[in-house]
Amino acid sequence: MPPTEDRAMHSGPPRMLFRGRFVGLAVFSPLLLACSGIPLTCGRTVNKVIPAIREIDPDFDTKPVDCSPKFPSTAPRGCSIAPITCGSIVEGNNDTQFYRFDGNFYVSKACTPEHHGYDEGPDAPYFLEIPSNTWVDIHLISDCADLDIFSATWDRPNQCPTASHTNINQCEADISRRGGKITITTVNKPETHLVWVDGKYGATGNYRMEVKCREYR
Ligand SMILES: [Ca+2]
Repeated sequence: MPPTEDRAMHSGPPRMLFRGRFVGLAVFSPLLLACSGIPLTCGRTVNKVIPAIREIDPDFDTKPVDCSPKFPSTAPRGCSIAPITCGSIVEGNNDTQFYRFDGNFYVSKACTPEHHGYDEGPDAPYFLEIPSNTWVDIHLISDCADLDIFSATWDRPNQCPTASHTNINQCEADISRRGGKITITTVNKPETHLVWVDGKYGATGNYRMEVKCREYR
């Protein structure tokens, strides 16, 4: 199989592919503008260009995760398995027997309007500390099960947020198959967030989570 297709197969949700295309269009916009008078020729050119962009998009360097043997499924203490920060790469399995997050929470906090049996899916939460002025991408790689990634602003690693908490002003989610990616940004102050893995309809499996940061502005 050609390297480009192989990377695409493991690269995750369509959203990431769209991002790759977006980068491609941005990089090659002078080419598109220059070709506007001869659409047939330019259409073929652009179609050839887009797959090559995937090669230079660092998002697509993410390797698939091994499904066996089973990674450690550490039980959270309070509401955190471990603290994570920029550059962290954690591997685990969400078979934690820890059930705190469900569809009611996700809907009430506007994480996602969809219920996918999250009350049956065990959760693997981490406490994320982010410096000020930082753009954070958190990738979840889970080729073994349909796991999803969530985050919420939260400052208490020993306590989980619930639907009745009113101090959660930001919740992110990517519920696409085989992992996904969420983005968090900070401006003037450092922030703390809870980041967790949840499984649809009781799904459990190995995962890898990577925290990639860069200066925001
Ligand atoms: Ca859950």
